[in-house]
Amino acid sequence: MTQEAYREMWENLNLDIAAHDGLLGVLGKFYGDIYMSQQGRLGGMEYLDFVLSEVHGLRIKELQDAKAQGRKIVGTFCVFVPEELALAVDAVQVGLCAGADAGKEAAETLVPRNTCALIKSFIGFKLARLCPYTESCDLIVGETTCDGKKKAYEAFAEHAPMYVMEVPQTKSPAARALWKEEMLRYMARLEALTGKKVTAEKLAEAIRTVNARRRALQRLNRLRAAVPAPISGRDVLLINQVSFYDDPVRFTASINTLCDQLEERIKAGEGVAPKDAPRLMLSGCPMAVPNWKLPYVIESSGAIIVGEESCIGTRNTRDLVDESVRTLEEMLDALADRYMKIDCACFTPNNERLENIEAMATDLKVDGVIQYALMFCQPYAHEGIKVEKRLTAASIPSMSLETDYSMEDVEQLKTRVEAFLETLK
Ligand code: BJ8
Repeated sequence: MTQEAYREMWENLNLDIAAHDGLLGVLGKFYGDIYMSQQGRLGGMEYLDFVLSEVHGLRIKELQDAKAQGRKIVGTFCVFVPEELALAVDAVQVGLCAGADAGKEAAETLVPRNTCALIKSFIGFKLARLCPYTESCDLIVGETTCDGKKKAYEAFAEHAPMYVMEVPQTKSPAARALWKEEMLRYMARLEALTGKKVTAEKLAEAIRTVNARRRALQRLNRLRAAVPAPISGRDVLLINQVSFYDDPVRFTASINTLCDQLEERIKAGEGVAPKDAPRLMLSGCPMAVPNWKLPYVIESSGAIIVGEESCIGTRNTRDLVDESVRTLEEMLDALADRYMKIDCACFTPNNERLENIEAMATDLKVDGVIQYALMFCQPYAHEGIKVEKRLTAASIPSMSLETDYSMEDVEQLKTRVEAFLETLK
């Protein structure tokens, strides 16, 4: 399909065409500098390059085609929203988290200035009419996680078809019961939206589909831990980002093909960085596409990222849904149990996260951990203090960085990362 044909599609979605052209231009240049300049990338990454080059083209066309066939599009911002339920009513789920500065001034008319960049970005993309995913959605599902998101959804609901799930703030039995109720309430909303019933058969199939994607990403995470690292952290971050909007079955097959190539590379003892390159793990806020700033700074300073403790990383792939159960009721319980394992910083207390971070850093044999928080993100900034103490007690060096989506602090970040790497020698 030609750019011209896409243009008609974008016009039909009421995008601001001139601003959208500008965005795609910047994104293309950014991608070229950060991704295409890498040496020794695997052939399997061509699929990811293609998907990203068509991020506002072919994939949006697929969503429009799905809509024409009567399927509904559901947009989400958080890994708490169970994709399995959307798939069970034959809807398509896409992640709407945004990782670029866009429409910031407009966003600041709806939310306070001291709101994190991720929230401002999804609001900005909507108000500036730049996101064909948001404009394709029949339903956008928010969740009561951090205060910033909760309150932003109230304002966002004036501009988009919103539905909000109540995510509990503790892991008590009462919280688990509340979450199960919320899942049932959401399931009824999806059934009303699509006119389709969630059956045991459909839900079992959806659970298998999403688990298969998680397993492929788990396999990728195991392979990337090899020494020397066979794939860059930047590429794995991109893969995780794409997992939120690509077709799940196609994506899983592509990642498994890439993993086959990684196995070959590991067998040959080849890597994308020298054996002795410092191995780092990132921990903290999610990095939504196209937020590649910090990984680029880190890896262009000579280190290699071997793990992301984040929702666009292992928090989203670590736990599977039990596939051994048979009835619809048992499946809903299995889903509730799996989602309640998510160790988001919005929970209190949230000691599992500390345990998971230490275990992950130890398993990956990292030389250090970089904690990443978006400016004005209270939950992750608070937990950062505890994480640092925990890592220090385990003799794992760490540093904390706070940033946003602007490019103004790139040099400053580089200086701090290089200083940290010096301490690891
Ligand atoms: S389960 S991490 S995806 S809520 S950066 S908006 S926390 S102020 S993104 Fe998240 Fe779900 Fe939790 Fe994961 Fe608020 Fe912080 Fe902004 Fe954040």
